[in-house]
Amino acid sequence: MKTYLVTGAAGFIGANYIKYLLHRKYENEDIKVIILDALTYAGNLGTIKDDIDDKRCFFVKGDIRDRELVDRLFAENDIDYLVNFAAESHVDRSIEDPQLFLSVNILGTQNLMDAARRAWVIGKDAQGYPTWKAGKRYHQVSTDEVYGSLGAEGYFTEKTPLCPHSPYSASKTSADHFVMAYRDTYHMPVSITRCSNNYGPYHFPEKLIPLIINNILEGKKLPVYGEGLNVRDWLYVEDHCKAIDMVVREGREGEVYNVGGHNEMKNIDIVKLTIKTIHDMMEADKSLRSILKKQVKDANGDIDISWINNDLITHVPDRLGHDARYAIDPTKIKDELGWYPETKFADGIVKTIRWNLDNQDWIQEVTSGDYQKYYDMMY
Ligand code: NAD
Ligand code: TDX
Repeated sequence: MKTYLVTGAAGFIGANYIKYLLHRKYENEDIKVIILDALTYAGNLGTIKDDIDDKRCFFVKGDIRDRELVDRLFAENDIDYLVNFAAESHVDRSIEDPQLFLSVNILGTQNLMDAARRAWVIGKDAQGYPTWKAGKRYHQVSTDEVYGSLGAEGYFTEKTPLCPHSPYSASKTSADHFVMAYRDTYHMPVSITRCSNNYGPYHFPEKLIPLIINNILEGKKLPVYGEGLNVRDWLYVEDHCKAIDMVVREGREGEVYNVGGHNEMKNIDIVKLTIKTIHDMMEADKSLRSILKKQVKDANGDIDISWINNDLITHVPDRLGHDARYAIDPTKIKDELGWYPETKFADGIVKTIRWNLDNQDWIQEVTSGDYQKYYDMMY
């Protein structure tokens, strides 16, 4: 039996990861999954409602910076894998409140690693380095943003120097440095994955793709920062979860693995493609149109969708320090572990839109309250 402590699993990627563990990959295996999540604005119990009904899964509300709590989780459970998703994750919010990002993303990571150290160290070797219980792993979920920004050519490899620009990426970079410092100083069994932009189910609608989908359904304008020429490398979230699972179980200790989809697109093209895909889906299946907030009848008496076009796009002031281009070279994880991005973007975006159409209750829940204040402040 393997016991996982998964932090931040009421958020977007962490929730998809535990669903992958519990319902797809190890459906009938004897695993135990403990979720630790503070349920910030980005964490939602509704997202993992069915998962925590599973008798192999346990939810604990709490902060990764809480030393006593994390020590208690280690004392009460023989944790094998600590997979840390918990973070403040939105670049725009980090520009508003950098200190929160420093506190959660850096001190939180260090607190988790120290608790693991207290629980997993069993002695000392001849040189004075700690020795560790066998089979343990601390895994840090990191981002391509730690590498900074690329010009028109080239890719981030694991050897690319770290050069973050936003307060968010600076905090994630610092956390990565701490992980590697613990590897070198204490010989701690660690690994890191650095992934490109994810999209898919349960994506919080402050991020580009779910924001665009939600705004179209609400009949609102679609804000594109600057000219929309910045490039991101989009990966379907389940492919990311699969990569993390492979690295945690089979990846070499002390290593970094880049994870990316070789799916680079300009923001403006992502937005246009999302508009066209929603339009085409509603053209093919008229019943989907009832979800639209804007209900005007066309000449045939059907709900009009002619307004779902590129005129919805509005260019708004650019993000400060906006990184121009991210692009991942995933050769290492492909060669060592056989991972590759299975989901083509054309399929992934349809699945994502379909999920948003089918889960309007979830969208309503996460966009009520504070989200509206944030949205009004931003746009
Ligand atoms: P998210 O914002 O959707 O979820 C973050 C989760 O962490 C939430 O459930 C929140 O409640 C929880 N959390 C926040 N602060 C906490 C604290 N102090 N203690 C305990 N829990 C806390 O984020 P996401 O998009 O799912 O990203 C997950 C991880 O993956 C992050 O570390 C992020 O840096 C990294 N990442 C994200 C992407 C992406 O495209 N979203 C890409 C690469 C890497
Ligand atoms: O309204 C918008 N308009 C717009 O043009 C928003 C929200 C974003 N953008 C642009 C900014 C980026 O170039 O779209 C691109 C994607 O923006 P986000 O969805 O905010 O993602 P990004 O800043 O690229 O960061 C994401 O990927 C890396 C995640 O939020 C991070 O957690 C992850 O590490």
